[in-house]
Amino acid sequence: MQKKTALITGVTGQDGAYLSEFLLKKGYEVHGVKRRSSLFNTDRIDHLYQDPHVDNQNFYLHYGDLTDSTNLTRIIQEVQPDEIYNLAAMSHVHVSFEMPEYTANADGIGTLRLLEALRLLGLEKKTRIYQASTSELYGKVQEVPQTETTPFYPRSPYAVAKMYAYWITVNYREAYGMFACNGILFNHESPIRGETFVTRKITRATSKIALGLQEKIYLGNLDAQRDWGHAKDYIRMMWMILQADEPEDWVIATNKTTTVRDFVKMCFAHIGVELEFKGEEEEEKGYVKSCNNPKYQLEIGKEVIAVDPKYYRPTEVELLIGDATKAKEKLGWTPKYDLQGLVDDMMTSDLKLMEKDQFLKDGGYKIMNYFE
Ligand code: NDP
Ligand code: GDR
Repeated sequence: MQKKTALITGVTGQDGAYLSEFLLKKGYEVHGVKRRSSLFNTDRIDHLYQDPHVDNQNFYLHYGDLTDSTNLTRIIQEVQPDEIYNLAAMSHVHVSFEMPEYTANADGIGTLRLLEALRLLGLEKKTRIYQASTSELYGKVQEVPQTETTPFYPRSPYAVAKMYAYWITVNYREAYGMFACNGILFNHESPIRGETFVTRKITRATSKIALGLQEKIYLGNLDAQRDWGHAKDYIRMMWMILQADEPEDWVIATNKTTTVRDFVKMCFAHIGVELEFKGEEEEEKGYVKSCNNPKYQLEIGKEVIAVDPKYYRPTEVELLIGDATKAKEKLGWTPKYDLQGLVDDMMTSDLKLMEKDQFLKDGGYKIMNYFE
């Protein structure tokens, strides 16, 4: 069988890294679009890097940006991909309130640029395209659990931009017969999740607190409820969506929802610590109630969680819970991780990472300051 070629935008991100690894294992030739930055930004894919001077290379990186259509058109022309996975985005909901215009440009119009490039290059019948749509489209609760037919009510500049991307994908499918699909993915996390998303912020900080490297965690809305899955399960579904017989839109979720507060409790439970929460809203705090792990000596009554309203969003998405029945029944998707498995995976990884920091600190290592 002829080797398939995939182009991944957002290859340096959480999903881009897992998807690259997955497709390479399937025998694909994988091309990724990465942004130029003043420091290396390829940590998550460095293990996949191949020396361009050796034979049989099957992983390539191209400089590019979703805000530059000439560059995207040239890359697509060079690569002639069978499949495009559009994962690139300014993906932080809170930051989108600070950068609404850029978010609209990259996350909304960026998708149009890719679709239009395929049409201009005459690839609309050859190349299948996956659009990274999101449960943030549901926003203000209309119905639960959310399915492919639940109405959208976006609550952030990020979600509004993604709503444009969703519909332009549907429109190009209907107008030009393109194999263009939306995966409406609910939150998915992993040990390589960006450090400012709430789950990773919590697993990193819990690990640091366990090792005496940090005192407490400041969080925003502890009542927000999310349907959290593991990124490894979700990227598999991205590929399945493009192998389907017909181009369609799909919800990917676990059908379970958990508050941020309960996620924190699960992370502390992983290190043998039980927490109790007291107080309301901005005054709420989390304290150590018991500590059953001799390795991590946390004082009973120690305050480890506090609320800082600066993490509140101008408009919040309070409750997400998705129903992935269609994906399960029609494509046979079954997730391998549940929430406990996800917490264990993230905590194990972050504890290891922070133990390295602790080792360096104990050894008297100080971070180099170039300006001293
Ligand atoms: P990340 O934030 O980890 O990765 C985003 C990627 O997009 C990075 O590679 C980033 O590059 C790149 N990027 C950002 N802006 C641009 C731009 N203007 N041009 C080119 N590349 C750009 O996100 P995830 O991997 O978590 O998510 C992947 C996609 O799925 C995103 O579109 C996100 O919105 C969407 N999504 C994610 C969900 C989740 O829970 N993870 C759920 C639903 C949808 P750099 O590394 O240089 O910053
Ligand atoms: P989300 O993820 O906005 O759902 O978007 P995030 O982890 O940022 O927030 C989840 C919920 O936790 C609450 N929260 C906090 N969030 C952050 N980041 N930091 C905090 O300190 C904090 N405290 C409480 C938030 O208010 C929110 O309710 C993610 C991204 O990956 C999007 O790109 C993707 O589309 C959606 O998931 C599905």
